[in-house]
Amino acid sequence: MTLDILGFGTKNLTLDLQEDGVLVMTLDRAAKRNALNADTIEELVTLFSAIPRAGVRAVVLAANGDHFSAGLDLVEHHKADRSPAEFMHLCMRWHEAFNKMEYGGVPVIAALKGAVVGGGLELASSAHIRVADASTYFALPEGQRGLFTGGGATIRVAGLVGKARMIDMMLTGRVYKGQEAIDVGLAQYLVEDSLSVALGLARKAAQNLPLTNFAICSAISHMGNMSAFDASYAEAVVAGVVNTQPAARDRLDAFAKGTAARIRPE
Ligand code: 1HE
Repeated sequence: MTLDILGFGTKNLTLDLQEDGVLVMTLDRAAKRNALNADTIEELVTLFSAIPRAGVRAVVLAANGDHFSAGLDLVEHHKADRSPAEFMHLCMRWHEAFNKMEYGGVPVIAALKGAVVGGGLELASSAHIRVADASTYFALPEGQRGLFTGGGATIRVAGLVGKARMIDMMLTGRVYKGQEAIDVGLAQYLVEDSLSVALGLARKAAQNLPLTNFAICSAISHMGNMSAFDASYAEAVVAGVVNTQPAARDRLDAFAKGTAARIRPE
């Protein structure tokens, strides 16, 4: 089934499926700083709809060129002169893509660099892990452009950094980078080479059982939308399914026999 994914014939994203089930998906509009046009969003919808059923164990979301993504394709938006309803429907396609990423159950690790701005930050914040390098910077320039976020920043960026910081970013154009970006929660790793570290993390995650990763990369987000009362119920149900999966027996057996790795600080 994975071959079906590689055969989708994407124009704005390149795909490289590696032996360990890690799919490297690379934004490929470097000449336009990986601005997200409507076609790119459709490609993301198609891919992230298929990935959970295609045997992909983890995704690395990377970018060609110096910048991860400059956000909404402002030139396309300007030329299209969209009506409110048209832009609303476009935003709903962004949500379709990004919800599929966040709730699809397959780990997505974003390898960041350069600009991660506007819709580019909305895309990155839909990944489960964000890895930044020294060149990476985060901003929400919508305020300056006469725009508003439409790809989920009010939910996901506010969720990462808190409402007050997000409002500051939008009102003043504040840019976060380096350790400060990590400290406020925009990324979890600050490294020299974000792509190779993201690949290493994806390979590590790919070694977990798929059903366990499904729960981690779907249930936690769903439960965040529930009351604590309902979330605790849902957690018990998910744990009932995941923690009794036959595939986990070998791992439990190894622990019981003392042959499984123990958890120690490095
Ligand atoms: C673009 C875009 C774009 C570059 N849409 N074409 N996003 C922004 O406000 C970010 C806008 N972009 C920038 O601030 C800069 O381009 C960068 C800092 C990212 C990179 O600067 P630089 O000097 O390397 O590149 P450049 O010369 O500005 O751009 C190179 C080309 O990319 C140029 O095209 P060309 O045909 O003239 O060569 C640019 O037009 C093109 N390009 N960024 C379209 N964003 C669901 S709502 C989400 C709301 C938002 O995301 S608001 C967008 C915020």
